[in-house]
Amino acid sequence: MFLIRMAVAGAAAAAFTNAYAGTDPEPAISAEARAAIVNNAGEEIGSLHLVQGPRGVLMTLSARDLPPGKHGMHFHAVGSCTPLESFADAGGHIMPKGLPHGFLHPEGPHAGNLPNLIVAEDGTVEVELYTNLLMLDRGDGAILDEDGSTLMIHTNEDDHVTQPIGGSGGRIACGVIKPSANK
Ligand SMILES: [Cu+2]
Repeated sequence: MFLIRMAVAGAAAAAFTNAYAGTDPEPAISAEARAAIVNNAGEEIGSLHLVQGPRGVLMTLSARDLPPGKHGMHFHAVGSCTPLESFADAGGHIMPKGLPHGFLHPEGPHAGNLPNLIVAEDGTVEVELYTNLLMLDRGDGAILDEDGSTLMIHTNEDDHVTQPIGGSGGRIACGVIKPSANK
C-alpha cells in the first residue's frame, strides 16, 4: 500500500512540475516589469508591478474608479492600449499552446488567464496574484516578448469556461507592460 501511494504521489508531482512555464534551471529573479493602467478615456486609474520568480510571476495591482464587482482580467498578446475606446490593438489572450480559454475548461487554460478582479463598492481594488502559466522574459508566451503584452480588465465576470473569453465582454482598462529595473 505504501509503495502504491508513493508511485501515485510521484506521478502527480511530475505532472505539476511539467506544467510550469519556467523551465530554466537557474532560479534567478532576473526580470521585473510595470504597467500604468488606463481607462477608455485614457486616464490613468492604476498601476501594475510584476516580479519574476524562478517558476512564475508575482504581480501586484492597485486601481480605482472601476465599476464594483467581478471583472475578467487577462494578459493580452500585444503591448498596445489603442484605440482607447476598444483597446483592440492589444489582440487576444496570450495563448502560445492554442489551448482553450478558462481555468475551468477541461482542456484550458490560456497562458494569459487570470482570476477575476473583484472591485470594491468604492471602485478601488488592490490585489497580489501569482501565475505560473507564463514568465516575463523566457519560455512560451513570455510577457516581455518582441511585441510586448498588456494587462486587460473587462466589463463582465469571466466564467472561466466559455469561449473565447469567458463572457468577459468589452475592455474597460488596459496597461502596456514594460520592463523596469530590478530593486
Ligand atoms: Cu481579456
